[in-house]
Amino acid sequence: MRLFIISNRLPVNATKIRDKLTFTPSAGGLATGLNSLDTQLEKHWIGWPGIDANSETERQKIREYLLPHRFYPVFLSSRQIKEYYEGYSNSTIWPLCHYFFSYVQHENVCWETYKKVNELFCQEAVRLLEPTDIVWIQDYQLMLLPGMLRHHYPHISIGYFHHIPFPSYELFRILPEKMQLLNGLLGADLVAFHTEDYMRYFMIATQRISGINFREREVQLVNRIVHADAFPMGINFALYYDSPYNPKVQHYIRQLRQNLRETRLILTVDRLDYSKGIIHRLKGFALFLKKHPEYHGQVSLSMIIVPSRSNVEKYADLKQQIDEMVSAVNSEYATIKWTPIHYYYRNFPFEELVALYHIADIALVTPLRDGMNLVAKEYVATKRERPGILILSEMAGAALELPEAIIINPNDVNEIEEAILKALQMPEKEQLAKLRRMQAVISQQTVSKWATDFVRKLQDIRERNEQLHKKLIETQNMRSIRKAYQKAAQRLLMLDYDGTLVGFTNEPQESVPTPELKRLLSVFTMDKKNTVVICSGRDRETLEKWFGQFPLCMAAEHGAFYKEHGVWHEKIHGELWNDDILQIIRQIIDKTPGSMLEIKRTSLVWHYRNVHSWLGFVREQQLIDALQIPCHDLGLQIMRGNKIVEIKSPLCTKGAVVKMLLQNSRYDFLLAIGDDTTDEDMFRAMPPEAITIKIGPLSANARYNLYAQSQTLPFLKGLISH
Ligand code: GDG
Repeated sequence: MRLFIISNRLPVNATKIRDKLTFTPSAGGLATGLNSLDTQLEKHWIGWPGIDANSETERQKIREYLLPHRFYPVFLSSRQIKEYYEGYSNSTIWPLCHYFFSYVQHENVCWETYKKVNELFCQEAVRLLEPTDIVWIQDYQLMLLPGMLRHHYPHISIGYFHHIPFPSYELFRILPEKMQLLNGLLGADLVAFHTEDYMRYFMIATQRISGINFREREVQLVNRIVHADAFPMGINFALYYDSPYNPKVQHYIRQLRQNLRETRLILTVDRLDYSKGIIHRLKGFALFLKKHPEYHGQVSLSMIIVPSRSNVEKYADLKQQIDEMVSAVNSEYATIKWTPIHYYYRNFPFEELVALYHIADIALVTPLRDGMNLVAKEYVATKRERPGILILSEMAGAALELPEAIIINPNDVNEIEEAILKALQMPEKEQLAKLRRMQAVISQQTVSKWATDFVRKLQDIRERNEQLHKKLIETQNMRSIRKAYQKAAQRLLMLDYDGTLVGFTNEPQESVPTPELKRLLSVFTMDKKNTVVICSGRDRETLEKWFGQFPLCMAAEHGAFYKEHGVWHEKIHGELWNDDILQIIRQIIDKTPGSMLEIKRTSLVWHYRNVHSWLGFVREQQLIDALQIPCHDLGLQIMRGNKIVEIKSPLCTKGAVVKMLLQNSRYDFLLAIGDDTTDEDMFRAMPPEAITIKIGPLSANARYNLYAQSQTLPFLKGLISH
């Protein structure tokens, strides 16, 4: 089995120095994590190689270098990088997902290129993929790709991981392309995030924008399950924990100790990004220096900023702001012997970075928003038997796993100042105890576990989707069902009505039987071997009006009334509900425009098909909560159906109808077909050899599945065709 990772960048970076191509591995956590994945999977990687290679010879050279590593480049022009990467990805999606609403830029040309580049990734994937492969797409630059790939491979296993926050619906709805982006993500079988919060925001956005309701973490779309989940990404713990024993690291540690002498060190490490809260942090440190002159000369801030996205306007502005603030603080407080802020705008080698982590007394990690933040975890991991304090923003995904840190609100400059003071005064014993507790967590939740958990979940969903696929009625199993039907001498056909024999309409009274359905029913009922039963929640008057002319049986109101040989029988007498219940439903209707009440003899139904899916979802729960006690007192059952809530007697079920029919007759072909909750009773009551068919989302109780109501009549016709 092969695993294809698809990310914006490959784990190696091509650069050209004096016309010579060189390749440097990127030391990112993702590459490490994926390398430690289960070796049974053959790993392949598709991504941009980091260079605008415009000649075919150069592209060929890059391809040849990458091929033995199973890396496949997607070449992008500088214009595409500008519009797709710097443009739509980093000037539209990134600020939006990090709640920088006023930074969101929107240009149509960038969106067009974003789509185009996602297509280029798709083309490369289609060139390489086989239907049995597993695909794992990484991050917000490729949100359309799952949907595009799904179009080519209806059954391939696709996972997507969103490394940055997913914003609340109120923010996400602003994007003109919100629907396309969500539909893109829904092409995946597994859509995952660092935290439960991001996952929930995604599910709510899907519900409100696309009208697709996740129940728990899952939704079934046409013929497959989509699962949303949270997998907090970790680090390669052993790499950091063991690093202080690395001779190169020890060399840097000695050097740092000499240079620092008695000065205590506060460390910050970030990519240049406005989401990282660098300005607020500098303000917090400046305030600390202002309020605590006793620490002057004793504490320094080392600020490592890794250059990033410098072609994006907001990043260039931020760089200038940082330069100015650092120089203002240093000019105000520096002495001949002491510089308050050491500022580095470059990438540090790994060994030097971990030496800094190991030595630093405090790590100040204060993003305004951060999907996870790995720096916080790396700092904690490197503290092998050495004290240190992590000050961590509550806005970083990592804060959930590291509650022993000093957690602060990064928008509050005073809190940053107070946290620095608190950290400087914290006893060493307390520091070590907190570090140990945090290390216990991050040594378990490693990057390798993150990757393994994700792929395992994806495989699990793949298996369930395969099961689902086996249940779909297609040519193969249709042939055997038809054979069984045609061979049989006495058949029972139990047919649900709404959502099964006819589709849903806005008004329930408009769902009248179509001429095609009537023709088909005449054919089935004329055959003496057939007992045809319309088994519905509809009232008997309606069923009589629509089907009275056919020689068939009818169960109305879920079996409260039953017609056979032309005579109706009452199984339940009188009204079961009372005015209190009616009142509760009416109150909900007043607050829910578009919803309506259906009053039947033995049951009441609240319909909300014409209500916005989100409001319907909220009101449904409110109604069910309000009905609990009165229905319990009357011994009534509250049933959640497809855009309805029904209050009925627990004795009237379609299952009871099936049992009654099976009691006295011997059928050699049994069929039950339905789409809703009440039909599950019918499926359960049937013996295992019966042909039970669920329309729409898969049912554990039915043997087969048809994914849409429009397939029912063709299926029934298929039974009698030769
Ligand atoms: C995105 C999300 C999420 C930094 N400076 C140097 C250096 N680094 C390394 C760190 C760390 C990585 O870069 C930064 O990772 P973060 O997680 O902190 O932040 P983003 O780059 O914004 O990453 C983020 C992440 O994706 C994973 O899902 O956590 O929320 O925004 O590993 O060590 N490495 C070296 N020299 C440096 O100077 N060698």
